[in-house]
Amino acid sequence: MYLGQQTNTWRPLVKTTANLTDVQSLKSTFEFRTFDPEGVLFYGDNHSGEEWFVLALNGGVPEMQIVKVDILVSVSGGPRLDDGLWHLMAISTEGKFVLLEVDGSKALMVGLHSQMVEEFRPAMDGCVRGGRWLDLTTPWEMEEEGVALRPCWDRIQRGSYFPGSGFAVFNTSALNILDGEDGVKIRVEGELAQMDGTVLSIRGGDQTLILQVEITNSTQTILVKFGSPEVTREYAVHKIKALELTIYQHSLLLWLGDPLGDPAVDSFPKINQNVGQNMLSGGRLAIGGLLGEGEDAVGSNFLVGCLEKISVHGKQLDLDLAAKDASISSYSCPVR
Ligand SMILES: [Ca+2]
Repeated sequence: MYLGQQTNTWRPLVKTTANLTDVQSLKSTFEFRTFDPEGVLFYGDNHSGEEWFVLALNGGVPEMQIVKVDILVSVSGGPRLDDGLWHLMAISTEGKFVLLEVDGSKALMVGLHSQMVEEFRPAMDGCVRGGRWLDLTTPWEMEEEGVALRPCWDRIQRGSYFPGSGFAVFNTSALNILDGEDGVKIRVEGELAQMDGTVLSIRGGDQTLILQVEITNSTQTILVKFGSPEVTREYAVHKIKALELTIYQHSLLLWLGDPLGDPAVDSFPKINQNVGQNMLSGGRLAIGGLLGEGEDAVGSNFLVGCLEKISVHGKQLDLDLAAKDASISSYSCPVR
């Protein structure tokens, strides 16, 4: 069961209900696999929703929170689980405590005298298999009707996977970019020669297209369009594994990384427009597609491929924080 496909992150993907007086064993076990350091694995509540339990990852380590009669407690700790390997998880109750075991060892325990609640963001790019939930036999049902569960890939690697049916959009104001002399540095890594479609695009607050980076697989070329009036340059994508773009107020510096040869650096001519400012005042950055004009952010020319790393100023972008199409996997790519 793949967990990363919800369209509304505050609603569960699948759910089941049970009459707790019928439950024989207060123990649930399942296997779990992810590269995503933050998100919810499992949530349960009573009928009224006044008492609930949540198991999440925060900073890669498990975190449990319980709420009972106005008391909210949270504990986190144990091993990091965001390593892309399958882990056997077991949740059970032991007296007044809830116990979490990971791969057969005690990892975490929560009771009503534990410390305060921590905040986390629920989107989780992970997989669950082989679950036994409180000995329940009631089938799981999709929270959203008409949506099919996406299967998990057999083998995964770190990265963000774009299957060609959507993109991820950030408001530049959410990226904590400071507009300084050093410019805004965006870096992507991956097997660029195997990709097809728009890697990224940027529109300014005035809706003009500032930047588009597009790969055409059939011709093995990478096209970079910058500014308005547009300056277009084309490069061979063969052997390129990393691409770095530094956007200055009036110009663009491009760096193409080839691990076997010398990296190529290309400087675009200075333009009159202040693109740096335009980008940071109400602009949007799209990963995996071309941003359309207007506020509705309709995209096109979607990317097919695995971006192993996407960073802004050296900080990895968390696609779970973007307005993202449900087809994109934020933290995992299939290995074929
Ligand atoms: Ca996440």
